[in-house]
Amino acid sequence: MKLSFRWYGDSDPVSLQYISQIPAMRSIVGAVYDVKPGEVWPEESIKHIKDECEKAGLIFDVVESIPVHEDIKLGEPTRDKYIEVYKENIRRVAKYGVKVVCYNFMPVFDWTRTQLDKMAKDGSTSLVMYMDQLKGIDPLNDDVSLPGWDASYTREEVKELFKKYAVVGEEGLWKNLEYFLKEVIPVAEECGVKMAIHPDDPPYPIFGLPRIITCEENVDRFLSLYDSEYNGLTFCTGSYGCANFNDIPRMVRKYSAMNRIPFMHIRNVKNFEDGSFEESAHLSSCGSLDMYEIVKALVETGFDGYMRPDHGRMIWGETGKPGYGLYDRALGAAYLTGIFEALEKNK
Ligand code: DNO
Repeated sequence: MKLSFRWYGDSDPVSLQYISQIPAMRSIVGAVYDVKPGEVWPEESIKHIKDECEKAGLIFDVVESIPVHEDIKLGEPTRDKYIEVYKENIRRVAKYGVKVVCYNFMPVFDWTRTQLDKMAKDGSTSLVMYMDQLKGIDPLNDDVSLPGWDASYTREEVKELFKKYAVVGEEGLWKNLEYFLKEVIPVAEECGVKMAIHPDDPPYPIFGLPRIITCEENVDRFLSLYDSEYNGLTFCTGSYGCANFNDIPRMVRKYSAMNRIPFMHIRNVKNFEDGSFEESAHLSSCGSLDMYEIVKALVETGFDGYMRPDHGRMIWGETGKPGYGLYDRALGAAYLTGIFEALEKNK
């Protein structure tokens, strides 16, 4: 297992030096943030991340994410132009040592939560999704902006996109994803870069927008669209795991044994009857997922991909990017590497 940590670049309040002080830390998960989806990443920007990481004794070898332009997901006539840009970005990051590229195929919005700073009894805060808060939201008529949403769309643009996706539907989205993979994976293979799709978070349709990377059946379908270890998964335990229909240790075991998980995101969630969930500390007993069983599935299948402790709570008075503080993610890293060590020694 290669331990990694997400870093948001020079403006990230968490410094590379602090990240490097986490025991066993190896790799940085980064991206170029000042370029719009569908544009080519300047080589200087990629090289800058690599150089900064090296100064801190870290390796920049995972990208999260190269965003997929909406026209590709919609299958618009302009998609080929954006797919060419995508291929060029894969070549460019490969040139600077990147081995895994994480991306997602979620229409319009990335992850969805209803609150980013829900305070627990102990004073820590975390991201939550409460179904009763979600019910009150109508993205077509209210001027809402949920956390994580692309704020660059106007309400009119969002309306247009919703209309287009209503026509595309789930099957259309599958077709457009297949088209994308058939173009992009051969380039990834040539460059030695593993493409790793992030699940839809949460893994079900939101506001009627189709979502397809959601459950075991659909992951099977996804992997069979292009049968190559370069067409893989970012297996995010929290995204799949906030839906009770997903058996996380079982899925991890299956896809890791198939060698289709280049990148693990490990975090815990506490699930409620009505589908609501709270992001919890990583420890198994703090949430609904069994971290021991998840890591066991990885160790027993010989997992040698990248793993990052995903989202932490905000603790000890830290402020910063919700989910991406230093302290709780570092606790997660220490806890998870502990489970890995115990299981590996027992093997
Ligand atoms: C949230 C992240 C996602 C993820 C993208 C990958 O914290 O897990 O935003 O980076 O969906 O493309």
